[in-house]
Amino acid sequence: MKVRGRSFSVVGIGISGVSAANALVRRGGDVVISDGADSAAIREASSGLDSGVRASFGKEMIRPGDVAVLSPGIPPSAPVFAEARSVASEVIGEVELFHRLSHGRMVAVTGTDGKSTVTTLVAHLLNTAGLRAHAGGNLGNPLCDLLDTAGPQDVIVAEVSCFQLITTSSFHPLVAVVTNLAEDHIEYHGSFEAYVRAKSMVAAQQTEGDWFVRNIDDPMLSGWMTRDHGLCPARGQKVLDVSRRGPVRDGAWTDGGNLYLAQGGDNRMVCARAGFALPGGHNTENALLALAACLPFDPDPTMLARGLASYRGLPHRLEPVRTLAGVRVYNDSKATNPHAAITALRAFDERVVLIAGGHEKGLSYDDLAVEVGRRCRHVVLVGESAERMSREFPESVPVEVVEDHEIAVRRALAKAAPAGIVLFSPAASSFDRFKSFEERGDAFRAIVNSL
Ligand code: UMA
Repeated sequence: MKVRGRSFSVVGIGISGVSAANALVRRGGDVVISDGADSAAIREASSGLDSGVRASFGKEMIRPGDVAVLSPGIPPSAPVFAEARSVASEVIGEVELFHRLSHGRMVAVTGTDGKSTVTTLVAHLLNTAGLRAHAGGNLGNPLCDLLDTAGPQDVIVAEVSCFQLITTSSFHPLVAVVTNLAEDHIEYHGSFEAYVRAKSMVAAQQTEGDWFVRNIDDPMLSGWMTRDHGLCPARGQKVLDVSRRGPVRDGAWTDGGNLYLAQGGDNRMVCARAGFALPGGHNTENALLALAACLPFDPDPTMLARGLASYRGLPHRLEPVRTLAGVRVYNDSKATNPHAAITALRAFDERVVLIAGGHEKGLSYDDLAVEVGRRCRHVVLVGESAERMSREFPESVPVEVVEDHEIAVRRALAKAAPAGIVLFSPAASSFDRFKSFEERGDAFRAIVNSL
């Protein structure tokens, strides 16, 4: 993409806007960046801008005729989206910009759940297999930051959200992965159909020579890449299937005990499921998706097994913290709603001692209560939502409310002894006592490690 001598209006002074603006100005573009809000945090974010970028606060600004680069947090219904469409020469986002400015190979991972785990696992597996891979995108480090650090032979493994995909047009990853599809972000897209359409854009420009990893256990995705599929028809890509239910011809699968790669119907065992530390069926699926996404790079399966064995997962997502006097302790502070805590509870085959509670968001606990009844042997509650949870959780499971997280950890360890599981999965956000789920998870880990 030619940048020198052209003009760009970047909207949103967040991390992706700052990264896009800097990439453009460093390549000779004339760049303004603006934000609809004006706060100390936004002023602080603007301090990361190169000196050649002009910033304006308190109102979005798009110069007529410019290429508009919109941040992912701007929904299609926002007035600035319509304005960009009417006055800009073109509307793109930071992911599209990265694609146009980079020349390396890319694996793009989208879907409803598991994106970050699959993204970081693919990068970890490729690095273990001797390639140079970098993970980024919706994960938290903008792709444009990688423009100056990744070499032309390196592989970029990008987590791409539906917010980022709606501003793509020529984005074209070598390997596209859609993990699974379920209702999410309807308030942003307006409908489930629009959400799914956004996800399908990850493969919209793929063609012969590209690869698509298809989760055939997902009822919607199993129909993608067929010739007459309305939303996501085959465009000549090679399709790699993934299944937890049995063999596939090309891709990755499991029989429950072992993980296999398949090529043209020939199967090769990679490792036992037990060789991958992350618990739960959803993490088996994540491992298979990641293995399939590595296949186009022709890695040595023994290196993949080594990579699976050494992957420790992401902090605060079912993160194994420590085994203390025979009790295994997991930090799942990222579970900021009941749905995420249900997924965590389902990851274990045995009943756990659950520590939950946090900022009260007014969400229903009905489904969580059912899962607590099925999968917990004891519950310790802490924080703003503790009292309501204790009233709504089933009487069949002992529940206690305690004052703080340290007491909660001690009580839970005592109840899980001598060989049980303590799961910290709050089912509520952290803002009653912490700045973020990260700070809450760090505090939990510190307590466990201090004992
Ligand atoms: N803004 C406007 N006008 C608007 C809306 C927003 O000016 O109409 C401004 C806001 O005032 C704010 C700025 O835009 O100052 C923020 O932009 P942003 O929300 O797009 O945030 P970034 O800091 O650029 O972070 C984005 C992603 N944010 C979102 O998608 C909301 C980050 O994903 C991503 O890590 C980052 O780029 C790097 O790629 C976050 C996220 O919540 C973690 N993603 C969603 C999710 O995972 O569910 C999709």
